[in-house]
Amino acid sequence: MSRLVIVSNRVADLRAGAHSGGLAVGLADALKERGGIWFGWDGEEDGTTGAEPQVETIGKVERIAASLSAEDLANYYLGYANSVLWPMFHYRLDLVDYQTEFSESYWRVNETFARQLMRFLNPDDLIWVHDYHLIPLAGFLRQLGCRQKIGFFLHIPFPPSDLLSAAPEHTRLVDALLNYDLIGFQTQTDVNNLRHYLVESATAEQLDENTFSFGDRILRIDRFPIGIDAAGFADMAIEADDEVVMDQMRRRILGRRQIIGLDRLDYSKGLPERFKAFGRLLEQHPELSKKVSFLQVASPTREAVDAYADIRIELETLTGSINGRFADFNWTPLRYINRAIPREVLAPLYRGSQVGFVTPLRDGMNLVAKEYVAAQKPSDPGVLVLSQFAGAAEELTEALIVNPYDIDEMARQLHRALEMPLDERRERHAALRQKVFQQDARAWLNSFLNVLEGAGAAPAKDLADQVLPGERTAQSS
Ligand code: GDG
Repeated sequence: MSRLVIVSNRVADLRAGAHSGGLAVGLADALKERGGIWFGWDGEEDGTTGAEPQVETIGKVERIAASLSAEDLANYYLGYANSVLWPMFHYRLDLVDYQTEFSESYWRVNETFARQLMRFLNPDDLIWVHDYHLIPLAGFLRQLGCRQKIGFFLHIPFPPSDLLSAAPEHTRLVDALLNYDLIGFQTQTDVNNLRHYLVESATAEQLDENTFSFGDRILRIDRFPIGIDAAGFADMAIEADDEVVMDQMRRRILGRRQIIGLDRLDYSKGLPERFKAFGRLLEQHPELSKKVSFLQVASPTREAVDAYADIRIELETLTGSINGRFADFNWTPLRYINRAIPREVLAPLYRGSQVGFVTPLRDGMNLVAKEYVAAQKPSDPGVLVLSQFAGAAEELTEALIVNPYDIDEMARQLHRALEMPLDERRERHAALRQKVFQQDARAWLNSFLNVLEGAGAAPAKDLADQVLPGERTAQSS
C-alpha cells in the first residue's frame, strides 16, 4: 500500500482525541494505518514564510508544519483564499475583493509549500491535497518533477461556468487544477460545473463522462460526498451532561419544543434569512408563543474580513428585534450564541431538539445536517429542514427541502416539521439515518483513495476508440 501524503491549509493536531472533530480524526486514522505525511500551515500568525518547517514524527506519520508570515496570512489566507475564492465559489461575485497582492501571495505561498513538501516525498506516495487554499500546489509540484499521483478534494462548491468566467484569474485557476490526476467534488452539480467549463472553453479533451485529457495528462473528475463519523457522533449524542439534561427536562415540563441551528458565522450559511423565517413563524402562528424556541450557535471565524463583521452586526440586530417583539418575561424565543460550544455538548443538544434548521444559501456539503440526523433517537426523531443549496440536499432527500431565500416557505416548513406525526418522522429519519451511516467519513475516504490509486490512466474503451488527428476528418466526412 502506498504511503499517504495529506496536504491541507492547516496541519492537524495528530495527537488530538476523537472528540475534537470528525474529518481530521478520520484522515489522521487513515494516515496512521498507511503511514505517511500531513503537511500544512502551523497555525502561528507571526512566522516566516519559507522558514524550515517543523517535523514531528508520530509512529509511521510525519507531521510537517510550515510557517507563514503575518503578511502572507493576510494576503494568501484572509485575502485570496477567503476574500476572493470563498465568495466566488459560493456564487457571491458581489463580495469578491480581488487585489493584486492577494493573488501574488497566493501563488507564491503555494510555490513555497510545494518546494518544502517535495523534499519529503517518496516515489510511490499518494498525495491528497485539500481545498481551495491549495489549488496551485500540484502545478508547482509538477514543475519540480513530481510524478506521483496527486488528488484534490474541494470541500466547497464549484461555481457554474458562466459565473466562474466572470471571475479574475479563472483561466489560471482551472489550468492549475488540470495538474491533478483526480479532482473530487461534493456533488454532481459541482462535477457538472467544471465539466461544462472544460468543454465550453475547450481547455481539455473529454474522453468519457468523467475523464479528460490535457497534453499528456489524464484527469478524472468525480463526486465523493463527504460523510461524518456517524456511529461515533450518535454515541456522543447519548451522553448528555447534567446541564443539558436539566435544560431538556425543563422544556419537556413546559411543553416547549426547540429548533436548533449551528454554523460557523459565515454569510454563506443563510443566517439572516433563517432568523427572519423564525420570526415569520411566530408572527403567523401566535399559538406557538412560549411553545417553541430557536437556539442558534454561530461560532466566529475570519473576523478580520469585513463581510464577516457585517453579518455579525446584522444578526445581533435581528435577534434584538425578534426577541423585542415576541419575548415574554418567562420566554426568550431566539437564543443566539456567538461562540463555539464543545462537541460533546452540541451532540446531545441536537438530540434534544425537535427540528434541525440548516439553510445555507450555498454550501459544499454541510456536515451539520448529517450530524443532526446521526444524533437523533430513532424511536422519536426530530425533523431536518434543509436548504436545497446545501450539497447534502443531493443525498438527504427525505429532509424537508426548502429554498433558503424564501422566508414564507421556510416558515411553512418549520411549522410542518413541528406538527409532523411520529410515523412520518420515523419514516423520514430511518431513510436519512441509513444514508448518513452508510456514506460516512470512512466510506468517503476509502472511495476517494481507491479512485486516486487507479487514476492517471485513460479509460480503456476510450483509448481504443480515440480517433487520431488525421482520422477524424476521414471518418466524419
Ligand atoms: C466546509 C464546507 C463541508 C460548528 N460550530 C461548532 C462546531 N461546528 C462544527 C460542526 C461541523 C463543522 O463545524 C462545520 O461543518 P460544515 O460542513 O457545516 O461547514 P464548514 O465549516 O463551512 O466546512 C462544508 C465541510 O467543509 C466538509 O467538507 O461540508 O460545505 O463549507 O462538524 O459540528 N463544533 C463545535 N462547536 C461549535 O460551536 N464543537
